[in-house]
Amino acid sequence: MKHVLKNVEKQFEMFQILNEEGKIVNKEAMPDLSDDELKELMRRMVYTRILDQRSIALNRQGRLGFYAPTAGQEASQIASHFALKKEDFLLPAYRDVPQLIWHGLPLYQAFLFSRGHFHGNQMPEGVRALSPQIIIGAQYIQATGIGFGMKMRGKDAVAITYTGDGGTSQGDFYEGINFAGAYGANCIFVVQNNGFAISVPRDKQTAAKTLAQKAVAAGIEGIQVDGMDPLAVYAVTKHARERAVKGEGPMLIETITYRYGPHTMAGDDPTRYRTSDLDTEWEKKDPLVRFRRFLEDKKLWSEEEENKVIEQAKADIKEAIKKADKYPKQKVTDFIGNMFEELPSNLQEQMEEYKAKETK
Ligand SMILES: Cc1ncc(C[n+]2csc(CCOP(=O)(O)OP(=O)(O)O)c2C)c(N)n1
Ligand SMILES: [Mg+2]
Repeated sequence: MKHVLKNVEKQFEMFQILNEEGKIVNKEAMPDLSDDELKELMRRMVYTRILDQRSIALNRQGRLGFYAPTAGQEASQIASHFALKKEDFLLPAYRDVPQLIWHGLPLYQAFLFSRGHFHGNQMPEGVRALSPQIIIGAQYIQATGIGFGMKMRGKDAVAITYTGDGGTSQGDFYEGINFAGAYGANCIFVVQNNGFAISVPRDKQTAAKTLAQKAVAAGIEGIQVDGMDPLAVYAVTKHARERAVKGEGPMLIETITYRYGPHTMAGDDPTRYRTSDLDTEWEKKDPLVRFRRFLEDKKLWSEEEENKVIEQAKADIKEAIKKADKYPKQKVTDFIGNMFEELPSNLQEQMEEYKAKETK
């Protein structure tokens, strides 16, 4: 009897281009990005870090509702999104609001989403995305459907979806990647492995050595990538996109990353399940620090440049929160009205009742 598991696991070594010191360690894999594009990638990551800091502060002031911190995951989120096109369809999880914003969701709508306002879920015309999924793994099945539709129509586009390490233990995850494999759907499945599903550490979630190897059983390509390395994440996602649109099938990308903050702002205390030593260890791998070093070595980045981005982000956020504050409050009739195109009779009664109350 042959035991093959070890041989499978050996094939999933972490792919890296830029090391922690900001030096290129894998020259052949260096993506073809212009100086302007490299700067734009940095700009987006810095902007996203500020957005995270401000969102946490706004949440503490009671001005935002649901919020899942993103600091630490910028390379996984922003560099993967940077490899996409506008025609690609984005299916984010609750922590993936930054990708949605860079895909075209206005900031004030992201804030309304956080407050549970329905307008936060209404994608503007031309923004191909669903709103963030709260049900763990559900977006994997939806992405498969969309990616399959793209394949059938011969579209030059992909469906990309994100989940966490915990998400890969969910039935929907396996169903999604299996079906996508069977039908060669135009899909990119990203697993952001930040080491924890709320408080449950990665090694208690599954016996699998890597999450990328879960692709093998579905018969699709899988790769594990340094999720703190923007160049590696970009290169891998770009490759996955090119393969998918050529009809070569879906790919599963596991990004090894970390979230510095709590799981969400709803009372999670990470000090109860994480040591500060672990936090320090990961801060040394920070995607912004290493990319800044890389760009500074190339004379492409400076403190002045960074401050400009920070000021811009702060100004945009200030304006967006004002706009969200001014947006008409959500009413019960909005809920009822948004549910069906034609209201069933029992809801018609309720609609009348609430209309009368709301006009008082
Ligand atoms: C189907 C389902 N089960 C449980 C939950 C509760 N829940 C919310 S987040 C979470 C952990 C998810 O961890 P992971 O997939 O690693 O994502 P991360 O939050 O680390 O980005 C759980 C169990 C849920 N939202 N949906
Ligand atoms: Mg996780």
